[in-house]
This record gives sequence, C-alpha cells and structure tokens, in this order.
Amino acid sequence: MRSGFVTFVGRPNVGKSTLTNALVGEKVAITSAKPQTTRRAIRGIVNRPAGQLVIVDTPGIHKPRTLLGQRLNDLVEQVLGDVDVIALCVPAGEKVGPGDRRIAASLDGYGRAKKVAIVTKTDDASKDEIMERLMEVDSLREDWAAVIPLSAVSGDQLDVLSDELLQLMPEGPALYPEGMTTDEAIEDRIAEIIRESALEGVRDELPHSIAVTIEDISEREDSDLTDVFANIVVERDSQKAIIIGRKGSRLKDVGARARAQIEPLLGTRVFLSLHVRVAKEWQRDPKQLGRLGF
Ligand SMILES: Nc1nc2c(ncn2[C@@H]2O[C@H](COP(=O)(O)OP(=O)(O)OP(=O)(O)O)[C@@H](O)[C@H]2O)c(=O)[nH]1
Ligand SMILES: [Mg+2]
Repeated sequence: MRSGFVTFVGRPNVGKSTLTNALVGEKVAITSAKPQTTRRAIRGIVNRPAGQLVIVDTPGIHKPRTLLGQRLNDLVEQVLGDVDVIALCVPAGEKVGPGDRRIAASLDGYGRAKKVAIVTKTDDASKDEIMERLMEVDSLREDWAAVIPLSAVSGDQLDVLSDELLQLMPEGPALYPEGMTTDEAIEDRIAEIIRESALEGVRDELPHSIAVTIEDISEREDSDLTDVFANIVVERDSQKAIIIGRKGSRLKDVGARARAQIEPLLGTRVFLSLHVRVAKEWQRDPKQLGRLGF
C-alpha cells in the first residue's frame, strides 16, 4: 500500500477542482467558469487497490488585489509545505504565461515534494496545441517526475495520473477510512454548493464579492425534511439587488439549483431559506474576513 498527499496548484480557472472531483468520483469541490472559485484547501480522497491518494485542491494563485486574495495565496503556500507531491496544472488551450512561470519557479521552495506537471482540458484543444503545451510545460522545470496531458471532462488519461501519483507516494496505510470522499464538514459543503449556485450567471466583480454562511441546519422531527438557513453575503446594495433579481426571481433560481444538490447530500428533502446580506467591502476588511472564516 502507498498513501499520501498531492496538491493541485496553478492559476485560477485552469481546472484544478474539476480534476479533483473527477478523480474522487464525486463532487467535493465546487467549480465555475469564473476565476477564483476555490477559497479553501479542500481534501478529496481517492481509494485504489494500490493505495490511497489525498488530493488537496487549492485556490488559484494570482496577483492579489484584496486582503482575501492575499490570504488565499498564503493558504496555498501553507499547503505546499505539507504535501508529498505537488502537481502544477496548466490548460492545454492557453500559452504558458508569466503566471505559470512564476508558480513553477516558486516550487523550488518546497524541496521535499516531488513535482508533476499536468496539462489540463485536452478535450478543448487541438493536437498541435497539446503538443506545444507539453513542450512549454516540460521546459518550466528540470525535475518533473512526470508530465501528463489529460481531460477531467472526457476522463481521458485520469487513470494514468492516479497511477503515477500513487507510485510517487510513500509506503503506508490508508489515511482515511475507505468510502470517505472528503473531510469537509457538511455545513461547509452546503455553503459551497449555495455559493456555486449563486455564481451562475453573475459577472464582473460580483463573483468575488459573494460569500455564504450557514445560520442553522436542523432536521424536523415530524417529517423527512431538513431546514437550512443560509446567508448570501455581498459587498454592496447594488449587488444585493442583482442577486435577488426581479421580484426575487434570481434568488429563487439560486435556491432551486442549490437544493437539488443539497438534498442528495443530506438524504432528506430540504427547505432552503436564503437571505441576502451586505457586508461592506468584506474582502478588504480583516474583521469581516475573520468572521467569514478566512
Ligand atoms: N473543456 C474542459 N473544461 C474544463 C475541464 N476542466 C475544467 N474545465 C472548466 O474550466 C472552468 C474552471 O474549472 P475549475 O475546476 O473551477 O478551475 P479551478 O482551477 O479549480 O479554478 P479556481 O478554483 O478558480 O482556481 C470550468 O468552467 C470548468 O468546467 C476539462 O477537462 N475540459
Ligand atoms: Mg477551484
């Protein structure tokens, strides 16, 4: 048996969380087309006959423009110091840029970890693009243990990656009970599902301004129903109006989409009560950030 920790790192939006979910075989991390979706180090557990991989999905590394951004980058740094393997993700369809180069070079600071390069989203690129990316990525470092092109969406080469990652892990017993897919608390998973749902269809700065807090989750005694009370937090009154939508239509859609995912997770029907609150400029306010768990 082999077991250990691997972190997926890279710029925002390159497909780290989608890849985590595809390997785990269950949605443990939310994903979206907007950059900077992931805000926590989320563990996904992959069980194979040859051992257990614990994937730590991380926020995309970027030039921070807010205190939140700074804290997310710091979080990634912390995680990188603790893992057996670091896997840098670069999308097949985009040329390697300064952001990728900076992240690749920064891996020098983590001597203990083995390094792997992953070219993601190959289903969304031509053969020539994939070849070009493989060569660019290969030349980013001299110590890659492997360079692997794959697609989390089509499933192509996922087994190659998990086999390779297991090979690189130290020998040891499983770190989590078999059958467990994540150690995220149910409350946090529900908050993330609501945030993902709220991200759909919003633009510009709004995605970054959304946070979700859970006020209460309680099972009713007399029926197969769980009450979930949550706040969607935004930074400005104008954003609140957008989230709620005309006569509450947008908020209703957000709730319906979220409920469809929360119900299977809890195994009961769900009454979801969403309130939109304004916390002015929370991304830049240390006190508010603390309250929101950053
Ligand atoms: N075509 C295609 N799209 C993908 C693939 N993997 C991810 N995507 C899309 O890329 C976008 C970003 O995916 P995420 O998994 O949220 O990216 P991320 O790297 O976790 O992003 P951050 O959390 O913001 O750092 C989403 O719209 C995904 O659907 C893939 O293999 N193929
Ligand atoms: Mg992510």
